Amino acid sequence: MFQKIRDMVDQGGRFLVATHIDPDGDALGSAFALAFALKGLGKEASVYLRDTIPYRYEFLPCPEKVIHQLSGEDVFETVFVVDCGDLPRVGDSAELLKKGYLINIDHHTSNDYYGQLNIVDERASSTAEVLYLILKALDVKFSREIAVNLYTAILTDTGSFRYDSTTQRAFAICEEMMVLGVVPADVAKAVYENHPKERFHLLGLVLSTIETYQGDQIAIACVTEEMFRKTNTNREFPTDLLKRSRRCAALKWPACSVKWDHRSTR
Ligand SMILES: [Mn+2]
Repeated sequence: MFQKIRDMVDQGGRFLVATHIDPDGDALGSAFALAFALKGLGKEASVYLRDTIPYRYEFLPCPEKVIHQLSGEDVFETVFVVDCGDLPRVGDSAELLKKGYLINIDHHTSNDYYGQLNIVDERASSTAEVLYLILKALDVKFSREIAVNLYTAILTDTGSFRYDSTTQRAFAICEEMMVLGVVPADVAKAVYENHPKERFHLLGLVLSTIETYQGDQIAIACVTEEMFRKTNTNREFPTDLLKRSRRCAALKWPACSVKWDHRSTR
């Protein structure tokens, strides 16, 4: 399977790396690491990211070419899609991506194998862990840029190594990334301790709406557009509100839902 990727990378010159909307650390870290790796192999690589980079990930080394909107004239022979369980989750340009040879790299159990080539490892802690093995197979020289991106992706997708998904290999890769120059305290500070005050105002409003059900096994909190307006925030802010609620010992069910304006739940 890695041989096929090798062939595609050897033969191709121009690549696109895409990831999902509302990007998290694994989505961004994996996409950026792959783009840097392709560039290191002498290839041209752009990243397609529909959304802006959330403030907590602005410290990530970012490839030169990040495109937020694709046009019909953009032609990419080979398109890598990372950390994305289904293609529509990349956003509006899903149809355009299909023009290229799609390589799907992921770890979600829900992945629907939309690529021509699918490298999906459900046991991996993160897409970054799967990608690490691919980059090794491609003989990529791991730069500091790649290391910071992979480390951050694994750190965030394992909930700082707290989730069941945390693997031995996740630790091994992170150790290797540290040898390459990653400073864990710096990454943790940037990701987890760098919030603007608006985030706390939003948090106050959201936490005040928590209600629990089924003997406190399920908790639901609400986020509304009005809360965003009131606190001068947006969708990028509440993603870790879910994780905060997870800390409540009474909750046996880890899924604490946040309702988005009654339209979608995540
Ligand atoms: Mn992931």
